[in-house]
Amino acid sequence: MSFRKICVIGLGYIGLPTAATFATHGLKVIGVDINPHVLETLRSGNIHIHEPGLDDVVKKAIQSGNFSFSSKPEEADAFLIAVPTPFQKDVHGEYDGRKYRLADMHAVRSAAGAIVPHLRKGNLVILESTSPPRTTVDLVKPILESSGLKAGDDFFVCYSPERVLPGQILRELCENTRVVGGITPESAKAGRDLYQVFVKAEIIETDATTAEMVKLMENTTRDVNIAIANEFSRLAERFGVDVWEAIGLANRHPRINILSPGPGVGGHCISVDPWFLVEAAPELSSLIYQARQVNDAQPRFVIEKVKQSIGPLNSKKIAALGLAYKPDVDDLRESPAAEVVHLLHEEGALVTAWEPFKPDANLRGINIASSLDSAINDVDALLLLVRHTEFKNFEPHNIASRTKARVVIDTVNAWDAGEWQRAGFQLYRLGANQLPITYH
Ligand code: SAJ
Repeated sequence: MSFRKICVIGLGYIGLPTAATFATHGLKVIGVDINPHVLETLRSGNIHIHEPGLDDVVKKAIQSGNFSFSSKPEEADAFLIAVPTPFQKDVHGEYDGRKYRLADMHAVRSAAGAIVPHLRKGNLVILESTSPPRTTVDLVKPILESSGLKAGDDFFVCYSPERVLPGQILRELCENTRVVGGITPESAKAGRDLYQVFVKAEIIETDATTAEMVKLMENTTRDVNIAIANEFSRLAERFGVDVWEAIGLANRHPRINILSPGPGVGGHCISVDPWFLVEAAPELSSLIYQARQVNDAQPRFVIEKVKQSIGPLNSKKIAALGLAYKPDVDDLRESPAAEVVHLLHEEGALVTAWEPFKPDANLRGINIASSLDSAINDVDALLLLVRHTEFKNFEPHNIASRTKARVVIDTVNAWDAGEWQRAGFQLYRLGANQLPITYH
């Protein structure tokens, strides 16, 4: 099957790079988003998210004449849905005394609904948004069939998970193996034909529900593996062991690869997706649930660490370095660093946060610094929450001349205790403790 024109619905971290990449590979692409600010920004030649290289690709796509923007889908050969699937903020499910999160599928529902009036025989619709198992067949397919056309006979439907790593999106989009799950083998084949436009790696055809499960298993595995690393860091502190040294040594085993502990797991993927499996079958997913509990409790663990380092928090001035959910990105969604900052504030600390990738960040009740110096100048302690390259490269003597603080707390193992000590600081590291403490 060949494609001339496609609609990409949802111009976020996945939809925008995907749409722009299709356009630079010769397809006519209509980028659809319901947010007028996003459309305005793109039409003015700018982009609304930070992703290395993305602004250039979007500019090229627009200049080629292949990429335009709209608030609604229109007739096309294929429709790609890449809208957010967060969890619901205020509603929980409950099983056996365990409260679990519920997926908010309203954006997928309304994107599928918006395609209906434009759906024609021979079209292809692909869902890319991470979704609970069976979403493609049980939710998306019936909505599309309200057009009067029959999925599988009159048009093709696929689920194909995006698996790109924020910070590496443009490269991984083309180089990662692509899994395309069809509701029929012909649908999967049509999906392969579309992705072949830019994917250089292998494209593997399967059924739609398997493709959904693949995505959920990948991110859940990572969450569970980070949870065990976080639990190891708690145990190491209890026993007076440096968890970073212990992990480094354990990872010398040929079949062991322990991930890194830290202030918690954030972002719109790994801290969210495991809930889709728990929601779908809570009675079968106690380990996944428990890993989520461990990772969600990690910011509280950081607070205990800070107290252990500088005593009661009330009126202590703390510079929090980093708010993003992980290094070298500007994304604050579900960020554990932001959660730590809120908890410090609740406990009476006077926190100033500095996020070099988002100096205009807005966190309710939190003082956001406009520069590193204004954040660290007059504080009692520096608290490192994100392993941004720029922070990692701090030169302790240089920092010593710019701050009154003589205590630094490193939650991400970015700094060398000896170097900071030589510059006059006392350095505390999460997962490496001098004093035994009790966590709850
Ligand atoms: N983290 C740790 N310790 C680690 C690794 C990560 O605490 O050893 C934390 C990070 O700081 C961050 C969170 O976990 O808060 C998630 O970061 P990440 O880099 O592991 O993953 P994401 O969310 O940026 O991207 C993931 C990727 N999935 C996998 O690696 C299995 C990516 O390939 C997916 O496309 C993406 O989720 C997605 O969109 O689902």
